[in-house]
Amino acid sequence: MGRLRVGSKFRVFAFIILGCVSSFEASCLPAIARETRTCARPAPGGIVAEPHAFRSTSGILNVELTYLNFTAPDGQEEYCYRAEDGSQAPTLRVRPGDLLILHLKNLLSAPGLAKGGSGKPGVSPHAGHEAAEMPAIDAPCASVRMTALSTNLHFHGMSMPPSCHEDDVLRTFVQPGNHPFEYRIRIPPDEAPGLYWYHPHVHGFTNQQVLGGASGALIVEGIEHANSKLAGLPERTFVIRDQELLHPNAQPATAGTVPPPPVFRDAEGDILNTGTGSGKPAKDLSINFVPVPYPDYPPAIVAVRPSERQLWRVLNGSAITYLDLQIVVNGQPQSLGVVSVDGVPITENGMARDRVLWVNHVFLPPGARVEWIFIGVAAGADARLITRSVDTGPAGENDPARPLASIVASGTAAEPQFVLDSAPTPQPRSDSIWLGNIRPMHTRKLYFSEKPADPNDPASPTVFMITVDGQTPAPYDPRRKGPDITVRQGDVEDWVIENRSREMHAFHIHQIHFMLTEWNGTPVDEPFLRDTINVPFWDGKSTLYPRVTVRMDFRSPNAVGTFVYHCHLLEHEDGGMMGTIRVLRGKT
Ligand SMILES: [Cu+2]
Repeated sequence: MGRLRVGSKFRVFAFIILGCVSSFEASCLPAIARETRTCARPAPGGIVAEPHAFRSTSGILNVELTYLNFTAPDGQEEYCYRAEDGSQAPTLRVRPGDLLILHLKNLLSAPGLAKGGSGKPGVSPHAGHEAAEMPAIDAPCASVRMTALSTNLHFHGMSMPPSCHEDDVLRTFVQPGNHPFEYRIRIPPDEAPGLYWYHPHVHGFTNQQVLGGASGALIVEGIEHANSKLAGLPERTFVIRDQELLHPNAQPATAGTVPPPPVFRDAEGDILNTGTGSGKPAKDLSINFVPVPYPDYPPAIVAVRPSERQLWRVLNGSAITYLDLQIVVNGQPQSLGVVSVDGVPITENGMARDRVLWVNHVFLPPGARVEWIFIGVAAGADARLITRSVDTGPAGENDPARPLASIVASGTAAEPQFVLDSAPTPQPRSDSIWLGNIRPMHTRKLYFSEKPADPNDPASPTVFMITVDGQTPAPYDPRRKGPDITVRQGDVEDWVIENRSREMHAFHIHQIHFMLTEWNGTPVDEPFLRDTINVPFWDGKSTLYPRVTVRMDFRSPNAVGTFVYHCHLLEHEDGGMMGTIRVLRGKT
């Protein structure tokens, strides 16, 4: 079956190439290729279109997604969620209490993967035992089959039970040949209104799929009821993804005027951080799939009406790339009115209704989201959405400053499809005690660390680990019985998370949110929740490792069950930087 598919795809490519050679038109190949691609993607410099959205009606959202991959002519290994109407990676729009029914059909095929694809297929430390232990066919709810063709969905940030058909990634694996797999999820009535997202989560293979574009936004509507300053604002959704370099052999555009920093690679083949804020990036970025490729970074176009205020919902859906977002207007940073972080309005359960935090840049680790009031730009303004450089540490990936989009104001710009309620009724104040006002009943320490697989060969693949202090460091092993951590529903704990490596890591836990309380031992007053947080890199000599302290909230009944915490740099997660936690049912 796999060979037949390889053959048929090769014939398609041969036809495309031959047809274009005979036409002698430079634009021929991309034009035809786009039509025949399974996962059609826009060209660089294009207008940033809103992702197509499906919105619930009468309390139900019913969506069918087909999951496909494709090796593009430019070598990119692309993955896409395609809806019945042909739209890709649609935004799912629901309201608290709605029923989300999602059928996922896995149509992944082997060609690109068989020849290596774009990722690191060998990163799964468990590849060896799988072939011997895997049954030919297994049930999606009790599967041990984790291969490059397996998939599932994680609903990042949502407070959903870690159960099959809901938000489990430990035993739920959908294979090609399985019937469409049904996710049947009741959105919690108290789910915070904001931006969440969905992506695959098969240990060992998540990086390749997400890097190929497998992600989409999930919006819980109603944020204007938590913050009346948003009343009537048009809204935009921006999904920023990373991907392999479109022009990996190009020299930096600054070559000739400024000597480009040398390119070094880590054991995984990624371009190492230069510490200069410039040079060749480890990955390209895209915004709603419009690529902004190295070395010229032709910005995408975000079209807006002049001076129109909007709500911008921004997701860092990158596999490994950090963002530090800023809007620069006529050379000056513009104020961004942050109203929500990681899907949760920054209102402290309604105690600080209508709060807006005005900042001039937003740091977003992979997986994190932010929603901000965009105050608009005048017609003719020179306005750009950029990401500033991020110093990821000497062992991190290079992440230089670069533009993402030009913001072009024009009276003819299309109005956004979705506009927030202009007269929202205020959301009732939550009965739940604000997490910052709860005394933790337990403190525990975890730490990120890395080592070469062969201690005598620094160039051997990196083993990535997250370890509960006191336990033996080891990469995540799906064969291991029992969780790394056990807590009881209702508990609130403080976790100190250390970084003992020379690169940044982004701590993420499924099912729950947490609150940052200390940064390197210094108390911080951060009046909002997160589900993903950066942990700074170690300088290699300090006697204390960099660390964050986060207050973990296990009060929700939806957290009962076994789920995972991990680094959201997905190459690291695939390489073993993941652990499991079991939340026992609370005492009644
Ligand atoms: Cu990491």
